[in-house]
Amino acid sequence: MIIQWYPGHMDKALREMQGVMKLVDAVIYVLDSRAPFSCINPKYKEIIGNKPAIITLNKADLVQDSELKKWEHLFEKNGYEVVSLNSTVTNATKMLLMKAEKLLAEKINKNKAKGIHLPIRMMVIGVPNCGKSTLINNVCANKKAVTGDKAGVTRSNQWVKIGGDYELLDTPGTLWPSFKNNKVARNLAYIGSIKDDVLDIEELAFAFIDDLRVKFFENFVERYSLKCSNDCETIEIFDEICLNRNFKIRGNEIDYTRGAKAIIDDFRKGRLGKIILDDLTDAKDDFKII
Ligand SMILES: Nc1nc2c(ncn2[C@@H]2O[C@H](COP(=O)(O)OP(=O)(O)O)[C@@H](O)[C@H]2O)c(=O)[nH]1
Ligand SMILES: [Mg+2]
Repeated sequence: MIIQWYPGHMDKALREMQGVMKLVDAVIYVLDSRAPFSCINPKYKEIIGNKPAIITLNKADLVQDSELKKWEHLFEKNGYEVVSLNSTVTNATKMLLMKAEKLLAEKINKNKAKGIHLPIRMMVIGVPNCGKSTLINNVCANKKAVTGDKAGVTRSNQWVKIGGDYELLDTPGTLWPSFKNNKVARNLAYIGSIKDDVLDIEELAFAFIDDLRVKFFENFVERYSLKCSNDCETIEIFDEICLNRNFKIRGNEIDYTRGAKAIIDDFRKGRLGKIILDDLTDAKDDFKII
């Protein structure tokens, strides 16, 4: 399946982000831990320019620690500051803020010497649904950023002031004009970064089973008590999942739409287990991401 989604408002949002970049001290570059490579937006390179940035692997609770560590190492090896976190847990952003203060220590100390206290201003960027607004709310106790479990909830830039110490800029999720390949596009769709309305959910679920059965067949067996072996055709696996759930229409026909929704929802909610969609080897060819 071919997936493409780059609506005009994203292009506008990227331009606006570029416009306000001069106002910020640093960038919090959020990646979904389930797809750390697929979430890398080639457009951000020019937008971030020379600003200090922290790669933030969010939704760490949805993947295996040992696997995520490998990604952290890869980013570190390539010279990036990295933090992984679960933004839904109180105080999860503490490490991130400490890292930011360390990164900006020179500037902060200079201001201090002059007797001025300025808030640290950071822009939070990332693909739709990676958890930018949730992360900001984690920093600020009274939940000022609007969040939601789908792409396109944050519509425009929004400054969130946190005491006198931080000002964080929430930005709309942004993608780029053409995906590197279809695997990247599919991964973005699986994690909910592409609006579901532009996707054929049955095709998506079929592709999902087809992609994941290679490394994660056991996750399907466990979740759906599959009798199919890994020699079965993908459609047989899809059928069995639907039939196990008794998803039928008009007597005995399989209700693939319902089945597809259930499968994708299971993955998104972590019920299929802890899964990183990207392979480390995907990343090796373009690792200058900023
Ligand atoms: N499990 C988990 N869910 C998260 C985390 N961060 C955000 N979410 C969920 O992901 C969805 C999208 O979050 P949101 O902050 O609106 O994403 P945004 O589009 O990047 O601003 C919401 O349902 C959040 O509750 C996390 O660290 N772990
Ligand atoms: Mg948002």
